[in-house]
Amino acid sequence: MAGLAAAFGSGAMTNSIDEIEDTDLILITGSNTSETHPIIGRMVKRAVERKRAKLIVVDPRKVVMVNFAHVWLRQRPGTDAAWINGLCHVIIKENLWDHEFVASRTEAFEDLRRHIQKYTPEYVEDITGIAADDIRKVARLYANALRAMILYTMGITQHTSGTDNVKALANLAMLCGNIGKEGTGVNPLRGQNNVQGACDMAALPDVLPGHQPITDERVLSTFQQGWSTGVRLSNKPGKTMTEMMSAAFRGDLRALYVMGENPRLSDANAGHVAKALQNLDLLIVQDIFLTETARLADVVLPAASFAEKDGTFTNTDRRVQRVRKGLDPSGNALADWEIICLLARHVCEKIHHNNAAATPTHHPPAMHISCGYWNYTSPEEVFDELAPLSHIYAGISYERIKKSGLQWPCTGRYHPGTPFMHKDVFKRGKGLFHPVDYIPPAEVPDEEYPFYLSTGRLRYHYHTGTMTRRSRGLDYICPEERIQINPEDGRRLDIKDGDLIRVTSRRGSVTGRALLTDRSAPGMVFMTFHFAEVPANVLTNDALDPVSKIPEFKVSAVAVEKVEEGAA
Ligand SMILES: Nc1nc2c(c(=O)[nH]1)N[C@H]1C(S)=C(S)[C@@H](COP(=O)(O)OP(=O)(O)OC[C@H]3O[C@@H](n4cnc5c(=O)[nH]c(N)nc54)[C@H](O)[C@@H]3O)O[C@H]1N2
Ligand SMILES: Nc1nc2c(c(=O)[nH]1)N[C@H]1C(S)=C(S)[C@@H](COP(=O)(O)OP(=O)(O)OC[C@H]3O[C@@H](n4cnc5c(=O)[nH]c(N)nc54)[C@H](O)[C@@H]3O)O[C@H]1N2
Ligand SMILES: [Mo]
Repeated sequence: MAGLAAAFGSGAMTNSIDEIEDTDLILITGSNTSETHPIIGRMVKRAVERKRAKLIVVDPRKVVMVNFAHVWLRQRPGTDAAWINGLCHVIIKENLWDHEFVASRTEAFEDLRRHIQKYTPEYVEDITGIAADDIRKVARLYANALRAMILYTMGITQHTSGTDNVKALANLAMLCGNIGKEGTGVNPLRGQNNVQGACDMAALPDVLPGHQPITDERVLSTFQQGWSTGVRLSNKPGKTMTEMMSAAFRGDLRALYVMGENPRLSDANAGHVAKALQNLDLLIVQDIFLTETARLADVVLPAASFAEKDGTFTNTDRRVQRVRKGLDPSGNALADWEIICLLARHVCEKIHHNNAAATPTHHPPAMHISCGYWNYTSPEEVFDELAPLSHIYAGISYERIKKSGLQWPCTGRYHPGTPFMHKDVFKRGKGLFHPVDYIPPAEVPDEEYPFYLSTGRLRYHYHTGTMTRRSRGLDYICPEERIQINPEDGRRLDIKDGDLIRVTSRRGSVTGRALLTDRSAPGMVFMTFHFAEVPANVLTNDALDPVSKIPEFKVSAVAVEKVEEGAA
């Protein structure tokens, strides 16, 4: 996300989902599209089967989409910058790049050309395990396609080199003029429902709504006036979630308010996370269910689910859509915005009360807040206040999205929305090539921990399972974790399908049943983080990407052994 932000100015799909069915080539990497974005996955399959688009999949696991691919490259985990640089190397060497686009729309091409000289297909083969000739083949296919779309997800970003990987993809797209046109682009398929909207509305530590930096005084003063709370906004970037956990662990962070997350299971190095959460003076959890994290909380605030509230969701192609309440919330649950407003009013009144009671020798009141500020009566009122301040939403209103959504940037009342971005210019003017180097993952297999551990998702469950494991149908189809290992490794370690195995990393150990499958390459284990009984994040490495602060969920080193039944 932050990588694309650096390259193009925002962390969203540059193009639209619809365009997948009208392009000439689709390059998917680090996305198990048919399981994690099944609707988009279907569109990719249709593009290949009915519209004759070429499909290239680059993934260390034999995911379903591999069956539809013209070429599948199986790289070693965590080596993406190398093969992407390798493609750029071949494209420049064989003069297949888009001279017109590079000259008119980009900067620093010479830096890239110089930088990728050493990434010959043979050098790349050594690092990635992908045959040199396959690198050449894919480079030619991508460069010669009239229009090519890149789709990527967490296999690219959940690395200590995640930001660099995204920059490398952006270099590749710009080199071939595959940006700013229909059916092209660098497209992160966003994960959670409305994660795009949450980011747009600044649920991030360093921006205000509309991805505007809080360090910009002009931006700050616009919001200060717009929000008329009388409070001076801080211009100091906050901490990311992963940084908060280490601060809590150290004791530098005393209170945490968790809304719609289950970090006790979803954060890397879960043993460390549990200690961090227990170390807090105050933990508040606001969720629709009593999660593993909520069980550690001092206060649990029951929230209404998506079906029980009004509002908007912004999907992965920047489309702002209406959500309408279908049911009344159960019990005492309230919509998240109502809980926040109630809490804010209480805190505000408390501050006034304390200030009034304080003797004159005390410090003067720090704030002159009007508690009435939080008397919103509907999410529409909140939206109408935010939209004009956040520019990219300025032209959107509930009235305009009554029937169907609008894609941001939508900057005025008559603006039709933006299906694809960067048509004539990039946000910063010209697109800047950011040469990057291959940097190995923070932890790679060795004698003691000889396997790669890769973690991710299955079609039938969602993250920590708080929601999907309560569904009887899904639980019937997929009742338990099956740790995926290659049959070759199974034979070597005398592990059969369904056997109990123990997986151990430097951080912890879990026990679960094995599934022998060639989806996992030899020497590689795959686990989900859907099952609290086999918590994969006890094992994962909390080494972070220096820019995005995303942990290296996709690569850690583990040992695998068979466990006798009953001995676990
Ligand atoms: N059913 C279901 N769907 C979901 C979710 C869910 O929990 N369940 N979660 C949603 C969310 S929030 C997200 S973020 C998305 C995630 O969507 P994905 O990123 O598609 O999901 P993952 O299972 O994490 O798969 C990552 C992919 O990267 C590959 N990979 C692993 N290591 C590497 C590597 O080193 N390089 C590359 N290039 N690829 C690698 C994996 O083999 C896999 O194909 O899914 C969303 N959709
Ligand atoms: N090992 C490993 N770990 C990973 C990943 C990986 O690939 N591998 N992927 C990472 C990624 S990409 C993600 S996105 C995270 C996901 O991690 P989390 O977000 O912690 O996981 P979820 O289980 O989706 O938790 C969401 C919670 O929100 C609650 N909820 C749902 N709707 C609402 C609502 O309207 N209001 C409120 N207040 N709560 C609600 C649900 O009940 C649930 O408890 O996991 C990360 N962790
Ligand atoms: Mo995600």
